[in-house]
Amino acid sequence: MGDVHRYDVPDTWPTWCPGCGNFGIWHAEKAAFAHMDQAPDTTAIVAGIGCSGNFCYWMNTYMLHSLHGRSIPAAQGVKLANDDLTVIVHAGDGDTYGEGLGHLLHAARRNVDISVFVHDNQVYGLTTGQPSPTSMQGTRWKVAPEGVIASPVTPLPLVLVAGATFVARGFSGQNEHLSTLMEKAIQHKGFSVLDIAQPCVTFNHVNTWKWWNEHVYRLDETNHDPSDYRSAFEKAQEFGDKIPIGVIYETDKPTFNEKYRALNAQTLAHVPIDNVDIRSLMKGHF
Ligand SMILES: Cc1ncc(C[n+]2csc(CCOP(=O)(O)OP(=O)(O)O)c2C)c(N)n1
Ligand code: SF4
Repeated sequence: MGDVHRYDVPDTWPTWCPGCGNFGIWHAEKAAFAHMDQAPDTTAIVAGIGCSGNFCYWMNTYMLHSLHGRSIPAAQGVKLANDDLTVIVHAGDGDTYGEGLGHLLHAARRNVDISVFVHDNQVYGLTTGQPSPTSMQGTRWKVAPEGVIASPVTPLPLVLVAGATFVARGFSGQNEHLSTLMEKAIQHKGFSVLDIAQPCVTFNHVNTWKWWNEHVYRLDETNHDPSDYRSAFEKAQEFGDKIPIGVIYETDKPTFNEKYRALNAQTLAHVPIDNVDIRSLMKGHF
């Protein structure tokens, strides 16, 4: 056991609504870090814009609050620049599966060694309750009074096909289990996606705590084998009366940094800059 680390920020408390599922995610991540004895200065949280993105202000790690839909490219940049850091994205379902969907799929096929934790509350929380890509078909919202027409994005089969090497779902209401999944995702070498069922008590009155509690079941209590791609694909699609939580798929493949020769030798953070002449680099730009 090394130093005693502090994972939250002293004298601050999140501004999420009382009862919000984001609290469970916050507690689970602090517990995961404590269990791994992970020093806060070895971790960078890259957040999107949303209630979920504010997460980065209440964690005592390095952080970058990026743009809506753009947290994944920013996180890839951090990892490519400094391979020593554990890089974790925290963003909403609107952010990751809407504007950011292209980035998610392309990061998956590169197998960049970052973890993406999606706070999936099936609604745009911060902008006060519009339907998101994962809102269920037929659900009624103030801007969709006759019900959502489009079928929802099913993110887990998509990332599986795109090449993600770790795919899982957790539930903010099963805190210890979620914390274990976070640890596994962080320790996984390669691109990991953890979709987290996170009730939004203020705007989503369909997928409530009760609703989730009635629907989830644990994969580790079944004979599911996460190394079996076919069975993982089946589990990734399951979203109805029963919704699986746990590790859906895990495999081992070389990461982007390992395959890219220059990055494998040395990432930017380790390149000495003493003799770099900035003026010559900027020549022609002014
Ligand atoms: C480029 C860009 N597009 C749209 C917005 C407006 N916007 C801010 S947060 C948000 C939705 C947030 O929903 P989600 O990503 O699901 O996160 P939540 O608030 O539910 O955690 C939107 C559309 C923005 N700030 N920037
Ligand atoms: S609006 Fe919803 S997601 Fe945002 S803090 Fe409140 S309960 Fe949480």
